[in-house]
Amino acid sequence: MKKSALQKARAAYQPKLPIVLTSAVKAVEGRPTQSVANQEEIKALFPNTYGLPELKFEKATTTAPGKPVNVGVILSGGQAPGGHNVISGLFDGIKKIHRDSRLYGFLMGPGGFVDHKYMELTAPIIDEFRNTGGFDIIGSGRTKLEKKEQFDKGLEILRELNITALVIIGGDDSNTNAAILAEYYKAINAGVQVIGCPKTIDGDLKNDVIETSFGFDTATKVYSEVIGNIQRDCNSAKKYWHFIKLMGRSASHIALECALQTQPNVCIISEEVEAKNLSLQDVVNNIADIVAARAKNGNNFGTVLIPEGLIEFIPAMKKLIAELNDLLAAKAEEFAKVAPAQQRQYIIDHLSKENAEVYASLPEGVARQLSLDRDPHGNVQVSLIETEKLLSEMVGKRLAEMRAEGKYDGKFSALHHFFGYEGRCADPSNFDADYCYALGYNAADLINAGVTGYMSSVRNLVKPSVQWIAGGIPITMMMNMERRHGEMKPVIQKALVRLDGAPFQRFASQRDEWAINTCYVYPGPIQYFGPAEVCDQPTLTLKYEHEGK
Ligand code: FBP
Repeated sequence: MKKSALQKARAAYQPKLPIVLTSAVKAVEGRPTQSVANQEEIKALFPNTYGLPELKFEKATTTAPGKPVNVGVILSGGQAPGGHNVISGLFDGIKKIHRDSRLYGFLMGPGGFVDHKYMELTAPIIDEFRNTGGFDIIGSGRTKLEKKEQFDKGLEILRELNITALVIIGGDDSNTNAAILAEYYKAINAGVQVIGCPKTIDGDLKNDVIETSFGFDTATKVYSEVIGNIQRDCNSAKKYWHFIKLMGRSASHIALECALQTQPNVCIISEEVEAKNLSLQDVVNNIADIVAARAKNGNNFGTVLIPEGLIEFIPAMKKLIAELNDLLAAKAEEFAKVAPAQQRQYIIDHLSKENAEVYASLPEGVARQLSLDRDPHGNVQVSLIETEKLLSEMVGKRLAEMRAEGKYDGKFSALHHFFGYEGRCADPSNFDADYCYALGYNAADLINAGVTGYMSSVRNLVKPSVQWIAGGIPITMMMNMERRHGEMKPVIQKALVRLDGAPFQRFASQRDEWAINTCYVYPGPIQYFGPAEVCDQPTLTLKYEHEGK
């Protein structure tokens, strides 16, 4: 296959491992752990894997010769830059344990594990994918791995291939399922270890012990580059307001990081909208006020960053979506028979009065998008809802009212963008290339240590990669009980933007100035070769979180 010049140069990049992982390691046990909440319930659900100690790797002085190990790997959920490096790190790690170790990739996500679709990942295949973006080495999928039958079916192929360890690379839901699988295999004495790796561009799989999920760094740098380019265009022509929606299903970490990097005129943070109990109209009015204030200074241009999940955080919309989810689940068959032109009225007739009013007030397109199919985890597919158009349309209407009241005298011309898929498969930044390789290599050491139900953990990430700390965190430690599909289930707690956290506080202290004055920053493209301050900087989110500790 033809390769670009950069692809060829990147293939030769050797990710920098934490120094501790460059030699043989011993696992040092910390104190027994507890789940973040609902300790008794989680303990009862995970009798074999609850309360395990945190593990930290240290250099070993003596080592026993390693035995060959066969390992399976699954990529689960949305793509995130660096997945190939997790796999190449894992490959190199198990080969270091013993040269006869073998790695098998299950194809197209957890579905490949259940359906026995796999391929052996050999050195020439791995070499093709080192330091590249995407998940195309084995593909990914969103099949939920949660039923005993799936676990038993998967075990058949593990036995056939003599696989004794499975690495699941995924987000909070996939790692929750990794913990359930680890518990099940332990309970039935299957002799299979399960190790998780923290993946998602959304940045919402993090906590006191997992500093960030991989892919967040690269994806936010790609989006920030393009936002910066738009801002430069916008400041040159001075005639458009750009409404830019950014991926990140639920939490606003991506929007916040991009705002810190580019200093737009407006950035909405969903968690703040919810905390302040704002309505959609409140959000619109705030933007319109900023447009009007800038127009007074002759600036009829600007940028607005909108997190993908905004709609679900507006309290009235949240209530509506919850009722819609139940309604569409309960009346799925009946609803499928309703003619498209009648669907809106059908929904209005079946909702409670309060929610029916909110639903009826929505523009046709948004109402329709809210009634579309859910993903396999039961989530509204927020990436399909065109919030950027909804907001600009409503801001336009509000400005017309303000003009009539003599409060606005400017020009408002809006353009729309959605950045999501553009960043999910980008070649990993040096940070993600190193972090992912270390996560995979470290997973091999966890396998060698004989543990199960752990997440690969690499910490101290604001320091140069050689100083990173490696080890393992029991997944049950990150869990609490939450209502899912009407039942209480153990799940990894999702990390939302903390309004008392350092990244949000930094943003909040500067946004009024960014709104009125034009303070754009232009981050430019990701750099792979050059000085460390240009090539190896972590995200500002990570930096400020560390400073705030
Ligand atoms: P994960 O949580 O699986 O990492 O996926 C994240 C994400 O990119 C979200 O930001 C986005 O809402 C969603 O996936 C889009 O899903 P799909 O890839 O199925 O279109």
